[in-house]
Amino acid sequence: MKPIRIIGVPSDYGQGRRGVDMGPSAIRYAGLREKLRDMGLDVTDLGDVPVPTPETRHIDNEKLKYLDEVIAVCTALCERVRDVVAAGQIPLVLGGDHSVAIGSLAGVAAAGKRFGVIWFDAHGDMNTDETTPSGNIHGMPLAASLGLGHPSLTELGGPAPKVKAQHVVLVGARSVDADEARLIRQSGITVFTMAEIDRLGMGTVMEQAIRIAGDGTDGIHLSLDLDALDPMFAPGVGTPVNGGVTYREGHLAMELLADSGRLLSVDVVEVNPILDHRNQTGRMAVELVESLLGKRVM
Ligand code: Z70
Ligand code: MN
Ligand code: MN
Ligand code: MN
Repeated sequence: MKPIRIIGVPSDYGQGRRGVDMGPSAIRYAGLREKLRDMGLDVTDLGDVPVPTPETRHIDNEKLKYLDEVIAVCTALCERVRDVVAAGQIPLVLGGDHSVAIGSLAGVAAAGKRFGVIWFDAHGDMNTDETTPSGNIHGMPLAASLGLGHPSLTELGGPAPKVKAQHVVLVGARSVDADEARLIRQSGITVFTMAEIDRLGMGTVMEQAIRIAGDGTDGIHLSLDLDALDPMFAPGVGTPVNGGVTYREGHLAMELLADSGRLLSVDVVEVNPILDHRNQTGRMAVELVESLLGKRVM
């Protein structure tokens, strides 16, 4: 496994509710660095990207809430991710809400990589400023990375698109807005909803996802929204949605991705310690990352 570089992004500018800004703390507190070092990995925590305090800020645009702040945070993250990837290391980005993925994907692209994306999420994250029901940018990062939406997001850190639809797979979806669903269908990305996971099994879904994201690319970016997991296993998220990925399906998915040897970069996002029970979701995040980076029973 390549060296791992942890980057915290304590931002909740992409989401209305406060709490996900404490996600990096919760995941670190659950022992992330120590557990990865125990596996024999080369791990360094690079600390946090600077994030301005929300109480000093205001909303200018109801369709793109906290746009200036999201741009500032994602631009700083983009530069760090770019440097880590260019050095042949794996950036492990800790959110923060999912808007931070706009910065991580821009950073992987800025390092000159042609990459695929596996987007683990209960949601589509495929809204634009024209389709959004909430104005929350964390509902837009996949669209933005595909070149759909406001130019300040699609062109952040470099030209759009950051990734091609033919190499993008959404896994775990079960809550998608009507206009967003239309955009998803038009975009040409591959979607495995919970219904497909039930029918095919997580093993087959991930085999196909890894092929779609991995074939003809330099590697795979995993964007892991903890709300993909069933709230039974990850209650500490902003928008829990029933009927999610189970504990064992989650680990299997991470193990298959590890076995593929194609992992380039990772986001772990939407952990909200305020809504959690004794950091269960922070610990779940750490466990999944261990499986993703090669931990096995024996
Ligand atoms: C809705 C929106 C959302 C979480 C993404 C929800 C978006 N589609 N929620 N991730 N947790 O507002 O765009
Ligand atoms: Mn402003
Ligand atoms: Mn998401
Ligand atoms: Mn989500």
